[in-house]
Amino acid sequence: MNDDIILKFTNAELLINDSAYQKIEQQENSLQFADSLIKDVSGSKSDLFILTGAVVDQFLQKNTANQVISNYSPENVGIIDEGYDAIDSVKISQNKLIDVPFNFQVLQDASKKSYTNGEIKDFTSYFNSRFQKLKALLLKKPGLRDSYPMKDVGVRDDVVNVIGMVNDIRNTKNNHKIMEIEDETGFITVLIHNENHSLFEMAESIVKDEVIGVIGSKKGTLVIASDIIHPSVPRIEEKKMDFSAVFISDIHIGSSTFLDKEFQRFIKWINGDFGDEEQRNIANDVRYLVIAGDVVDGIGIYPHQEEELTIKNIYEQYEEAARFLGDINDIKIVIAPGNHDASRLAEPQPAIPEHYAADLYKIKNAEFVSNPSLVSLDGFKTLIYHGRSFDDLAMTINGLSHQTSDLIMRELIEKRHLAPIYGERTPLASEFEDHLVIDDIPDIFHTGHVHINAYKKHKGIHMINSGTFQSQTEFQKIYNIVPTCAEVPVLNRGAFKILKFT
Ligand code: D5M
Ligand code: FE
Ligand code: ZN
Repeated sequence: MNDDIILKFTNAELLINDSAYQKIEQQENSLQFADSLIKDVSGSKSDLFILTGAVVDQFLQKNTANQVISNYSPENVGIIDEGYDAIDSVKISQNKLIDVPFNFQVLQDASKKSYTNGEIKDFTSYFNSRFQKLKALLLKKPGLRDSYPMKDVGVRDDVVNVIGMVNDIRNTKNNHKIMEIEDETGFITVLIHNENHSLFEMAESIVKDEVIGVIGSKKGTLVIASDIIHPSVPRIEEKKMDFSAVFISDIHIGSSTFLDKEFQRFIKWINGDFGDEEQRNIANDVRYLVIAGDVVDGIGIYPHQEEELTIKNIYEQYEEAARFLGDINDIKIVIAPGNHDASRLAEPQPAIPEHYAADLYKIKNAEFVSNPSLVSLDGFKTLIYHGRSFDDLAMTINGLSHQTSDLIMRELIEKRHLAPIYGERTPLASEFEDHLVIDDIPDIFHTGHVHINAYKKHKGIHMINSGTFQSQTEFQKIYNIVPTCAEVPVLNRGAFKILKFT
């Protein structure tokens, strides 16, 4: 991604989707083009928030016709504004826990935080916030209590012990690793020798812009690493769960590949009207349904998307979503946006705006949160993140792929950051605070985006990827992404189960 283009739009407090970005990047003088486009859009009376490919097309048309640049018409804007494991034989009461009031709390949500004023220095604030938060976590690690500022590395004779953000990491000709890290006072170059097998292997998963501790010794201008420390998490004590929670994502309502029948079956099941006795018993226990983004397919998300849409209007897509979800009885529904929803694209994404999803907002038990967000479900801290950064991690780290999002989730927990790599596919907003740092350790980490189910328990944390209700798309065929469709993860009184609706 061309950071400069993104930066220009971020500074103008405008967010662009992939389709707009691609169109802008294709222009001969893309930066100058971006400036003119920003000027045009900013001069209009509309409250445009996310700039789509359709707006770029319209601007191009106007310019080609050599007309006086005037306000664009908002009508042409797509998105504006803002296998079961053994079923345990717990005897379950036939009476849903409906009399017990929900103990639901939003612990962290970026929706209502004030956003940046768009000056470049905000990126400095953003990275500084990331560094300070992660440094505070690293300082608690026994090996890093004696860490010192990088500017002192040159003048001290003792062991190097520093905390820094990774500027760059690459392999040398001799297949060692060279890494440059920096803190507020300076930077150092670190060598990770390939004969230090365990350290070298661990360093394979280090990425740009994450924050780590390095212990080592000086050799000339280099520091030879003997240990690298991630912020990580301690093993958490598992709580007793006396209810069930259901996790879904990537429903993609409005797409021709949305699995309508399967989703209807799922809704019937969650209401206790579908499945065998065991499945109905599980449904009877469900108090929460968490949706980790891509509720609808959206409009103008990728080139020629309209050819794959059965509902070509964003409002109608959310109306259809409300028809499905509105049928759910007595369950708290927690909804976070994904990259296909009508929120801004840059993360943290504020909750889906009521303006686009009026009927969803009418659902009594629905709660709308940002991506990412941290909520408490009857005391179970649940970190919800759609998972856009998985694309970057799958591309960057050897051995990680969309098929193994459990391994990606483990990396993110160890790095204590949901989107460590800046400037690739995951647009990050230049906030004053980095809301993507995992400040609090969750009991449940729920993600989506890759459309492939995954589950693993890591240090007591349930890590869940909830698959999809969309069959394989043309895009996924090209990239050989085989989705797991209509397979729904459930935490049933603490036990992980998958219910299939195919
Ligand atoms: O993502 C659907 C699937 O497509 C998911 O497996 C991620 C993958 N995907 C989406 N965008 C990209 C990019 N830019 N690179 C690589 N893989 C990608 P969805 O968000 O539902 O469109
Ligand atoms: Fe999706
Ligand atoms: Zn997605």
